[in-house]
Amino acid sequence: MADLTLSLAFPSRGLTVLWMLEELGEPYEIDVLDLSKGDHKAPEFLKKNPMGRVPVLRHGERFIWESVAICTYLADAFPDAGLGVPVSDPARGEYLQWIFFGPGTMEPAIIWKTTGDLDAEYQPFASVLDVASTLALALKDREYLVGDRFTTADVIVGAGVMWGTRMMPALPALPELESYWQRLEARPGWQRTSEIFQSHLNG
Ligand SMILES: N[C@@H](CCC(=O)N[C@@H](CS)C(=O)NCC(=O)O)C(=O)O
Repeated sequence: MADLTLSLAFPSRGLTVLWMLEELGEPYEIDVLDLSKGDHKAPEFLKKNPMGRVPVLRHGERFIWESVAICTYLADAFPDAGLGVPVSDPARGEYLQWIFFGPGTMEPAIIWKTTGDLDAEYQPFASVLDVASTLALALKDREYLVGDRFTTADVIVGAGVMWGTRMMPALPALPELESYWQRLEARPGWQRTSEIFQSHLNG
């Protein structure tokens, strides 16, 4: 058995972690849950994640949940893959900023735009326009979010761009976001992820 097992459902946020694992290049296995059958509420699964949600990663004997925490953890646990930014690197703060931007700012903005009340007097989340234009500015003269290389921040924010412009289209598809996603989706790691995703959706 591989040291890493990803429990996920198709479709789900597990896709982001699947992509991270494909970029990481470490051996892993997947354990596919059927949410319609309540696999994620079974007592055995609740021992792995008491929230009863996917994804969950097993690394050795430990279980980690929250997709973005899992990706950040993997980058730190396997530094040779070069997907993280070390604590001692001055760019670490910027790296964490974009990592937290994904679930903390971008995802709520997309979900709020899709399902929420935009006329609320008090705006609990940033607008999708602010999210998209801030990203466009950051990507204006560079290929990736941090420095000049692909990092976990691109997995997290890139997956958010993909969700927010394709699967749950709420983000303004600004040219900078489109070309960013085109660069990311051309990566062999995403291509393999997409094949796995499609094969499970069709199968
Ligand atoms: N913030 C969590 C969210 C986990 C989550 O809500 N996952 C959804 C699938 S994307 C789920 O398990 N839903 C279970 C359900 O619908 O009952 C993460 O990023 O891992």
